[in-house]
Amino acid sequence: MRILVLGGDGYLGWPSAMHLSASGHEVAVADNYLRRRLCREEKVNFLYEVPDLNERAALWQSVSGHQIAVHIGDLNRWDFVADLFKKISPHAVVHYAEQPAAPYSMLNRKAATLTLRNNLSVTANVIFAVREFCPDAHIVKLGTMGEYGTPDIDIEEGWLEVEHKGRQHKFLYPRQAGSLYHTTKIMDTDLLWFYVRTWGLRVTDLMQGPVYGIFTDETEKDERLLPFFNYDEIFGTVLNRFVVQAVVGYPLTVYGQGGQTRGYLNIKDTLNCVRLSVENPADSGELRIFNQFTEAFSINDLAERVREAGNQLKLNVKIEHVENPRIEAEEHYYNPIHTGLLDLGLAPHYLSESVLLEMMQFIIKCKKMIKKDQIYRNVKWS
Ligand code: USQ
Repeated sequence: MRILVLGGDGYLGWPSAMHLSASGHEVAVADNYLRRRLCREEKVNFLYEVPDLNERAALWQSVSGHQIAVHIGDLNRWDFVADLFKKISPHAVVHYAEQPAAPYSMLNRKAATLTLRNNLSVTANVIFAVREFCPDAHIVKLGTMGEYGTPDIDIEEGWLEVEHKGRQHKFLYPRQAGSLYHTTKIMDTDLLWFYVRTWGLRVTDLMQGPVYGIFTDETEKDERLLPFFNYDEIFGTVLNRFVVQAVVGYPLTVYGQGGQTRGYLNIKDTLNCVRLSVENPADSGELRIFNQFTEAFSINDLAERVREAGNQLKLNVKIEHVENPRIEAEEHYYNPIHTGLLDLGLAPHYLSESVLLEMMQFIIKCKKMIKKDQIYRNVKWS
């Protein structure tokens, strides 16, 4: 299949592009390096240097023999989007091209409006481009488990059958996000659902939980193919942060009581979920929703697992309950259904001690690059 990966420079975009390419698909990536720019502006560093997309694509070709076409440009700009879709005429579009950090979206008005404008306008451009240039293409959109929030009932896979005054109807599962970033993902889903109903688009919306990990099958060929890796408070996800904190001797920053429970997945499973979705497209006129995670943990569970793994390496890991900068439930019910991707054939990579040890051993080699002052900045939701 011809696959266009939007946001192909990102933590998940680049590994997804390599994985789809290694699976025999013809892959093109587009990106405007927004994430790199925002990291520079917020003065946060990646754990290690990462080559630009053209360099990565050349490297990938030299180790795999497969080509990934690179298009640098801003997907907010219709002329760039129109040229891209006309040129490639993709069978599937994987849409990662969003500002992905909840804390960034809560920093200030400028960051909030950038998140709103970028995320919604890119999604709208993708919809219009598919309609105009490749109406049969399948849009695989990265959503987030955070769209659902933490309701006191089971979370279904996207939809809820409601019985009201003796009648029944199926609706999108109620959504109530915990940050502006997560709210833009709800708005994306609403936009997609509107155009699925109106124009008969085919769409898969992947409600993904926080991802952890560095290595994928494709990065084994050369370390310079690794995705960029954030451990700072704004762009780093919690387990990646904890592993770095363990290595550098910074007490693990459990926010508040630590009972916050989320559905997590290994980066390798993200790639498999996206590939399985692309290779088994939604029907025309269907908004298919999968809950994309493999195991649920509380923050306390994660911290404990990292402490145990760290102790194997004599790291003397400490855990600290710090003030929670976010407004979120710290003890709550959490039972989301997640069978759709397993039914498509997902074989999960669960969080084991060996996964944590492999990450720690690699991060130990980068220890000199870790800047402790980027770990906790207390970006308050209030
Ligand atoms: N947390 C801590 N200590 C930390 C960092 C985070 O206790 O040092 C807690 C947070 O309070 C939260 C949980 O860990 O309860 C998850 O936080 P996170 O920063 O790992 O994840 P989040 O901000 O929710 O966002 C991340 C990705 C986002 C994706 C989302 C999936 O950045 O792109 O959509 O995970 S989900 O969380 O399921 O909505």
